[in-house]
Amino acid sequence: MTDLVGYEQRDDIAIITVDNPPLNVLSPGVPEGIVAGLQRAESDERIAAVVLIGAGRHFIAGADIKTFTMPREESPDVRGMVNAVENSTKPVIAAVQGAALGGGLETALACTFRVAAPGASMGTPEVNLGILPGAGGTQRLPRLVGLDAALQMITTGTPVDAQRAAELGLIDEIVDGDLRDAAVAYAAARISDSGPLRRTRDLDVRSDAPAAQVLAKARETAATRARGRIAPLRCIDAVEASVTMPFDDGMQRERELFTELVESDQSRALRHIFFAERTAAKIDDVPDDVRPADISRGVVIGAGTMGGGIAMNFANAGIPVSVVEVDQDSLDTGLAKVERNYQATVDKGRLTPEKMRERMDRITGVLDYDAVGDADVVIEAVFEDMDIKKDIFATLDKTAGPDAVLATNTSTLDVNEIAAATSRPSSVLGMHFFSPANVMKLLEIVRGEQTSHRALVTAVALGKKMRKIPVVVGVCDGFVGNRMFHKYTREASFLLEEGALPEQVDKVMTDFGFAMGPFAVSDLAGLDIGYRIRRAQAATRDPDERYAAIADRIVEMDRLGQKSGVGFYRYADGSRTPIPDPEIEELIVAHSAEQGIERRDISGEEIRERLLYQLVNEGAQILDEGIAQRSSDIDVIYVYGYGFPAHAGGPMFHAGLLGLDTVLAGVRRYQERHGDTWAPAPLLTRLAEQGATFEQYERA
Ligand code: T1G
Repeated sequence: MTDLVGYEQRDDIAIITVDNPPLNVLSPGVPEGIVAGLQRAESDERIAAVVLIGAGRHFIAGADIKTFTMPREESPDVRGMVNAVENSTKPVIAAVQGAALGGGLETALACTFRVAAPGASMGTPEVNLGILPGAGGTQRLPRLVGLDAALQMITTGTPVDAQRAAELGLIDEIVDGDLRDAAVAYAAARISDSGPLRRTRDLDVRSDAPAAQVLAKARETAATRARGRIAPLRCIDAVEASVTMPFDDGMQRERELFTELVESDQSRALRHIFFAERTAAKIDDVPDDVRPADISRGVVIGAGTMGGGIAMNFANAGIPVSVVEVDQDSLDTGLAKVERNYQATVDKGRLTPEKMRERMDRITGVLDYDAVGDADVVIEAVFEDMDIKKDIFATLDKTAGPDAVLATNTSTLDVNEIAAATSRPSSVLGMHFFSPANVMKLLEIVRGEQTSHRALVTAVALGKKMRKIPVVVGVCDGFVGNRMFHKYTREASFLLEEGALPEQVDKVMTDFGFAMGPFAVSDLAGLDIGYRIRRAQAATRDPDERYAAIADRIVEMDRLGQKSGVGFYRYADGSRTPIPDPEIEELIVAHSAEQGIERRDISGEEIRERLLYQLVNEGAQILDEGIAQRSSDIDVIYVYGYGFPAHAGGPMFHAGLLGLDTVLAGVRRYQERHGDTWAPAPLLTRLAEQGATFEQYERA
């Protein structure tokens, strides 16, 4: 046996245990260990059946993603192992607890029988990594659960729980109590079964409607959802083979499609984001023994849109929270909005009324700071005004417990200056949520000059508990996300001056895979927010620096975006669909004339390059200044906070695919034409000239 796979015998039952913590993924040594266990059971005539189980909390969470870049001859043979399971001449029972995902589920599919503990979660998340089930899942799952359910699971990657798995026939029984004992008992009961062993590969694929019809519908749905991703459609091609080809030919088809996808840039990008998301929570210079404080009670200052959303995050994480407001009306308005948000989720069937009640009961509205004394963390989320925030932090300094973490949700103001309003700047940091705060997964944790390691790890732990993706960033104007977004939207305005229109620019970026283009996003966020920031910055802006005032003109026409029904676009009553507005085109054309700019046709390629290169160039500057710990953090921020397509990997990863020399050449080309808004970031220049990547820079 290998270190990662155990073998024991109970009477005439062999038990093969995968023990590769924390998730029993199929790392090198695991498939080999399972095969060795099967061979041992096969050759031992005292053995009548085999139980396959995972040690710890999970069955098997999939193939080891880290092995995908290994040379094929060195990477673990998951398919071979799965076929060995199916070819066993003795019944093999999969005993599933926790996660049975990807190659883990495929291993279970090849078993003769499957039993599961109530909390099991079974799925084929490969599509989220830009691939498809590559160890027989596209051929065996349809044979067990039917064509429609298999397509649903494989094209969405959404797992099913034990109850649903039993309904689908994915498992044979939900067992209570000790899983190992229950599985051995189940195996013992099956030994007496007469007739040939049931093999999944021999089953027919059932379908309530004609297969061609089901496949066509699946393709239609996938095409609308894919937004440029290729894997969901390839998944359908592979599953189609389960109804059009003999099993072994279907397996061959699956292999071809898997190989195409696993070598694709889209899959590399999605795997990059998978690991980047998990690395983002790590803080390089904080020792591992620094433990987060327990968070059992929270306080939010301000019941506005952000404050209400943040309070919901506490309640959703099971943490009681008090929301402080200055007057009853503001408090009532804020809490009513929270209740409406929860009700909307209940109405969509994504939350039970009981759970809603539980969460609302965790939120208490108050009009004073009395609750602050008992809070482990306080998050201030009031209007973006430095004096108001300083007053609040001075009060928190007097009222909060000595160990409390004091956080500000500011998106623009200087966290160090806010911290200086207290006698304990080491307890102060930024927790920058994105709107709507109860929905958006990204959380920028802004580290002040004096923020303590303990406050930092506590904020990261709280972010995780709120099911957010926390990323630690330094203090500067706009932190990481907004600082880069400012350059991105500024360049978008320059493109309008030179000849483009909002709908043209937005289409290029949605075709690239963004959820929305820069002008539709600005309308959603509200044009007045950007306007106020630009007004505040006007005094310090370099008068020689190029400035496009189109957005200011639009705001001064009381066009604030979706909230006023008009912005860069027009919106029909109650609709969020942007409608191009001739009035805006007129304004833009007139503005160009005023500026003496001769409008020209601008290609989609130029639009995409200029917007992406501005992100990369500013990202490189941010990395060089140490405001971001690593380039993959910037990618996570853009994918989870700004709708950057995950299948492009984020701006920094995407630049790596393009080649930093190509990006630098583009930046220099635009600098020649447009001046110093295109000054190349020194780090970009250095790395491009060295032929290096951002990852290599970090590893150096
Ligand atoms: N391979 C390698 N490392 C993995 C991994 C995997 N499949 N899954 C997780 N990790 C690492 C992760 O990076 C982290 O490392 C640690 O494990 C804990 O993970 C043939 C080809 C199961 C829901 O897509 O979705 O099978 O940061 O923090 O929050 O068809 O992990 O500690 O160094 O995420 O409890 C299919 C991916 C693979 C599942 C648990 N499987 N994993 O969440 O832990 S493709 C997946 C998850 C495949 C076959 C194909 C989640 C989880 P570190 P974690 P968690």
